[in-house]
Amino acid sequence: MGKIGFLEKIKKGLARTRNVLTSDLDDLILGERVLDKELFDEIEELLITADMGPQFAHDVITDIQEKVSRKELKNAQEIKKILRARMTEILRRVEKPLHITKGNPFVIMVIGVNGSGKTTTIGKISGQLIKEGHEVLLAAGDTFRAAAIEQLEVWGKRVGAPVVKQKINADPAAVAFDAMGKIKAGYHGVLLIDTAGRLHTRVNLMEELKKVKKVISRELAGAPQEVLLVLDATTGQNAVIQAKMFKEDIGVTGIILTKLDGTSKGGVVLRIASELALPVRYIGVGEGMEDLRGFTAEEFVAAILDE
Ligand SMILES: Nc1nc2c(ncn2[C@@H]2O[C@H](COP(=O)(O)OP(=O)(O)O)[C@@H](O)[C@H]2O)c(=O)[nH]1
Ligand SMILES: [Mg+2]
Repeated sequence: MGKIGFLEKIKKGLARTRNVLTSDLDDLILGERVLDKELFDEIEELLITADMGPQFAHDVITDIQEKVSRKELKNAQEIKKILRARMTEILRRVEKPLHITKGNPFVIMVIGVNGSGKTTTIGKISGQLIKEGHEVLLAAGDTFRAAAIEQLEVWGKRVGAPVVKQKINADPAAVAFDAMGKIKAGYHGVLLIDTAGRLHTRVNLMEELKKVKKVISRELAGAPQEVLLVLDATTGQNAVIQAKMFKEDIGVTGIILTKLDGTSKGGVVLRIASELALPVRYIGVGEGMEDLRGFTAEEFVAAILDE
């Protein structure tokens, strides 16, 4: 899919977020609005409605107020420029696409709650990496459901990547150990390890993931090079709460935000950026192989703010 096609797709998905920030904001700032506290409060509320989070909204308003007091802001229309600049600035900080060099084993552990899009995203990443000439090996670490193992195998067949697996209910750490064995035997491509997202309790899940991670690093120093957290953008604020939890318990090196197609909660990426400071590696805008894209601030801001 070309650049335009992808941008159109994100724009379509983010239409509700964009409406708040274009029409509703325009209604507020058009005409001879006085730059007073009442207006600032209304704008702050609007940013929160777009799911950008209280922190970001507060920062934007502080920025506007400072500019007003320094007499740098002449009319209300300029507020939109400030918003754009601020969004871009914050999102640039998390614009850190994943770079994988060839020739050395690169282990990626993929974590996140059930249904967030882990397995699908692993399939998409694999397809793209293989297209770029990488070797890809998959490990079916979600042994909680038989369907999860089959789903990964379907993707493996589709993209041409072998899958290391065991039976349902097998120890995921044992699956990871098997996969790491391939690396010890000389495999030097990318290894993507799928994991479960739902166990009986949070403690259970986190203990399982920690064990998987421990096995990986025991078998290869410096691995996993990447722990990717997959978050469902449609869950808005919940995604932020999940991110905090996984970051604390497991350690996360990057985020993938899925399902940006068809949500009004796309502003959540700003919350993730300002409250968690974790790199956003990819965004997902659909179920197909091509519907995954490296995250760029410019593209995202255009999708949210441009008509
Ligand atoms: N619309 C949309 N659906 C997605 C996206 N990513 C994943 N899905 C769907 O979300 C559902 C759950 O995905 P899955 O990979 O099984 O999640 P997992 O439980 O975390 O492994 C599936 O129906 C996927 O096709 C996305 O970016 N957009
Ligand atoms: Mg899965």
